[in-house]
Amino acid sequence: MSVSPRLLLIYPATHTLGWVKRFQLPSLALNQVAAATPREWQVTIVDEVQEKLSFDGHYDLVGITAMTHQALRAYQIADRFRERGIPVVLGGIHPTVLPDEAAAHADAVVIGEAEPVWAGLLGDLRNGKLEKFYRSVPTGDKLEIPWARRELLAGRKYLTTQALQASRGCPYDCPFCTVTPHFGRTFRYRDPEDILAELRSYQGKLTVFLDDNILGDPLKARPILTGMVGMGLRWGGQANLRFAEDPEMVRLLAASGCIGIFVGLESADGLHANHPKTSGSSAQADLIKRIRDTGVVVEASVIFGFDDHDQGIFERTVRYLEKCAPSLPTFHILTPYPGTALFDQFQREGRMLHTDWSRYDHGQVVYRPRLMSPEQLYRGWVDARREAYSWSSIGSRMMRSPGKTVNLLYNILRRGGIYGREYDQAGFYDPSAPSSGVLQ
Ligand code: B12
Ligand code: SF4
Repeated sequence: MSVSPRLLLIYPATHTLGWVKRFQLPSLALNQVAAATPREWQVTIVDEVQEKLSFDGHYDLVGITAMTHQALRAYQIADRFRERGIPVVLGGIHPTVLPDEAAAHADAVVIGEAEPVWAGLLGDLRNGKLEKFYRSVPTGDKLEIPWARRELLAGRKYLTTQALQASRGCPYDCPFCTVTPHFGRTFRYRDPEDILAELRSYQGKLTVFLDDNILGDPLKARPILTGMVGMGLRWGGQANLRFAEDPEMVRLLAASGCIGIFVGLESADGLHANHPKTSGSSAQADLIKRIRDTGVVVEASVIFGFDDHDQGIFERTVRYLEKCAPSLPTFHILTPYPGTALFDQFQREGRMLHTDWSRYDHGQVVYRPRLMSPEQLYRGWVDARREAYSWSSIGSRMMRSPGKTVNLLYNILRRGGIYGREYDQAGFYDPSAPSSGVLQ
């Protein structure tokens, strides 16, 4: 190994994106791995969404990240580098929940967060003692991580490179979500002063918090938001809607420069919560209105396909969303990810259709729903999206947020994505039909 060893970090892509790639974010996962890498290493990040990956370069180590839908592509890439004798480390959500599967394609697998184990792994590599698994187990309620190395992304065309996390984990444990299996039952925040110092180092305004639930602990979120007031940032993030039960928190959110917040909604008829319940004190519609009235865009997501969802769920949800009027409704097909309680349950019940991970992306049906067929679930999802983004639905949402040009723009962009997509591939719901595949 050379004096200045070389590390290549890769974000795999499953399909090519056209002009939309200009609106993508860089991988914070890889950027945090880079930040945890001792400075004698030369680090290169390749994001397949943005650029073509070359398999020819000379590297001492390749690190690849993978969410579930990226896993097969990650394994292809790993196999090719390993054929050349270059050691590969796999990490991220999917290798964390299925480390043995990932280990078949890697010299080492990082289970959990990189920061606590990464320098040790690199040391072992240099000493010829690389182990197969490196596991980090989060504890306590404090998160101490280095600032992301944004300079490695200089010159790249992303929506913004100002992406960070204030916290990791979530206080809830929804049965369909990978977050708690990934982080364990911990919810840790960084020191507010460290976050604010990182934010002050930013030159642009547009900033994205990639927390699972940045407002999940209002007591810890409050000093961060308070410190952001007056910084001139325009930021977005995601949270559970419960925070909006406190009107003061909503005012603070807007004052801190938040321009958009992504929230998960309980399903239309309230029969099956797909997110922790907001308390009975205020209906979701009131909470959404409370946020929207401050000018913050509310993107609200619903999931179709729970066991109590019949074919009427699509129509009921669209009507319900007309009442709630989030700025941007988002629809997902329930996807039981490996590692979740839901996956284990459906597996036990013999309801998983296949484990072609490239199809595990919330836009395809990979299990047998209880009260409808996979095709009915798929088509109901398609129709609900189309209806919610018809011109009349967009118009009616706009009437409730007059003067919000940015909101209209988001709606038009989303409509373009929905109406411009190819829907008639049986592979989206039929396991015997060919899958949309992975990049070669
Ligand atoms: C930001 C984000 C995105 C961004 C990703 C942008 C980007 N370039 O990375 C966007 C918006 C594109 C996105 C899209 C999707 N996402 Co997303 N996303 C997230 C989110 C909120 C944060 C991820 C993140 O950056 N975290 C910050 C980093 C620092 O943490 P980390 O990823 O855990 O990385 C650490 C460790 O895992 C490890 N690690 C990670 N990679 C590697 C690599 C190596 C080599 C090593 C050593 C270690 C290592 O070290 C890191 C530092 O400690 C997560 C929620 C979450 N908690 O992860 C969901 C999440 C990852 N997304 C999820 C999903 C489902 C999706 C979508 C499929 C949803 C959809 N259909 O819209 C799409 C996929 C679209 C596509 N085709 O690409 C799921 C993944 C479930 C799963 N099992 O795969 C999550 C967990 C959300 C959830 N609650 O379910 N997402
Ligand atoms: S509240 Fe959201 S992030 Fe937290 S466990 Fe539930 S789905 Fe996952």
